[in-house]
Amino acid sequence: MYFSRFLSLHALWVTVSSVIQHYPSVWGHYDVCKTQIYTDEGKIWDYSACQPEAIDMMKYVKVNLDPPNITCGNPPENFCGMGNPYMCNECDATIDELAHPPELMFDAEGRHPYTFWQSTTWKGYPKPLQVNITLYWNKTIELTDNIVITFESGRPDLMILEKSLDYGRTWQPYQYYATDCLDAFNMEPKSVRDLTQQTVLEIICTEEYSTGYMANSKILHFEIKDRFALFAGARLHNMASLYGQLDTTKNLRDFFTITDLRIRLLRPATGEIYVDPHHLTRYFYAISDIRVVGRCKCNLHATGCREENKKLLCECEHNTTGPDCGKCKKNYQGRPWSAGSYLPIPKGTANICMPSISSIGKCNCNRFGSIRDRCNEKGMCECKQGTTGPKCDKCLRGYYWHNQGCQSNVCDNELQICLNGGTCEKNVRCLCPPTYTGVLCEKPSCEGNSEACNTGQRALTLPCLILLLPLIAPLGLSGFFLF
Ligand SMILES: *[C@@H]1O[C@H](CO)[C@@H](O)[C@H](O)[C@H]1NC(C)=O
Ligand SMILES: *[C@@H]1O[C@H](CO)[C@@H](O)[C@H](O)[C@H]1NC(C)=O
Ligand SMILES: *[C@@H]1O[C@H](CO)[C@@H](O)[C@H](O)[C@H]1NC(C)=O
Ligand SMILES: *[C@@H]1O[C@H](CO)[C@@H](O)[C@H](O)[C@H]1NC(C)=O
Ligand SMILES: [Ca+2]
Repeated sequence: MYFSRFLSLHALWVTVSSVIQHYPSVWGHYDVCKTQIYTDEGKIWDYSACQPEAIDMMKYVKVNLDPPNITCGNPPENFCGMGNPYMCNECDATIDELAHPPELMFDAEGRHPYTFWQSTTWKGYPKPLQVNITLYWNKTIELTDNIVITFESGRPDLMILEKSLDYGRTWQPYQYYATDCLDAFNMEPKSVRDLTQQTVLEIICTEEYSTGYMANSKILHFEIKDRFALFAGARLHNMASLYGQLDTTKNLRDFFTITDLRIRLLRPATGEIYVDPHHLTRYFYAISDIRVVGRCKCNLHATGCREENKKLLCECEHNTTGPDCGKCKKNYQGRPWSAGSYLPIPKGTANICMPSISSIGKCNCNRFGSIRDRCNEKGMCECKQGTTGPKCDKCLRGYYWHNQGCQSNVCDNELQICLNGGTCEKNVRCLCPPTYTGVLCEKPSCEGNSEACNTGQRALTLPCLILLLPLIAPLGLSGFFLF
């Protein structure tokens, strides 16, 4: 029954996916951002979220060992098998076949015998034999699959997996590993299977990967998929549900996000409760393979992540930029940056960066000086007559700013000069001497100076008459001429 439900969900998913294929344009901004998924119909594009493909992150890793001289072989030394202390071998850094440098943890495995890194033996007992293996990418990564570490020595009695989200400045434990959690870390032993949706972020100590030295138990996991399964179902068939959670829960997103990993080897496998001080050559660490699978974190703003000088870089879309597409490009800061969403359209959004105030879009054009408060497609405010400047808040020559924009000057010192000794007040009016009036003091005053009005040039008195016309009209045109 469970299986048939799975099948029908799967069928639905495939159907949805193929419908999408036929209507890519309605997916708007997701056009550029699509993820390849595998269905019964083969490999197809899925437009729902915008993220690069998951890849083998060990191709891009850099590694640092602390203490630096912890690798065996300098000087050469013997090490012996855990089960049989008389089955011994030599580690010699100067001889290729006998050397065990750190890069052998990342070479393509699958050959036999395995190639592996190996530490010095526990010569310094009872001083602890401790090693930090720090893996760093200088890039934010989202884990998509279990971290798997394969030991060629016994799996360590004590180990902490740590992670950093800030390029190694601060570290948090990811998981504790011990043969006895209570004794070693004062933590109740737990398994990832004890976790629930509510406790998924809990940092646990597990005893599953520390017991003994057996042929089939070389491997140690940090379980990503089991944690995903709490949301996406046992077969991870309902990734939409997981993505829904990731969309809304930053802590959950951050949980699966790293920039660095640190494997803290605190005590090698001893195989028994007491360390045998006569056979210290049996105690060491050896790791043949570390597997880290994940994708570049591009904040759902890129489908591509390219390698440049051995470094990973998101190929940012949506006018975003930065190593993780974590900010808006210059001139595209019209609204605050925001990560894209996992949810498909119409519920989700790509959250593309909008053109800035000063370029195109929600433009800061002066609302009185410009025709519209938005820029045109060239990123310019369109100014009303008499207005100028990038935001249309300045006046052209011959205009002055008045409450609601630029008005043409009534007077100034260039084109509209106040006459007859008048002075221009703020381009708005001419202050005329008492004997003159008019906008530019161009005419003698009729009232204050009746003589000038009567005896002045006809041309200038005529406007006085026209103003009086409505009053004198009833007197008749003859009267007008008599006057
Ligand atoms: C390993 O790293 C931790 C911090 O993550 C530090 O406290 C510890 O001293 C380091 N151990 C060694 C052996 O470098
Ligand atoms: C590593 O070097 C330190 C000093 O730099 C030294 O004290 C220590 O003994 C060396 N360890 C080994 C295993 O050679
Ligand atoms: C890390 O990446 C940034 C850019 O993403 C670069 O500027 C910096 O030099 C890199 N650091 C190292 C150590 O590679
Ligand atoms: C900005 O984004 C839009 C939509 O994704 C795209 O068409 C345009 O080319 C981008 N502009 C730049 C400068 O990247
Ligand atoms: Ca290897």
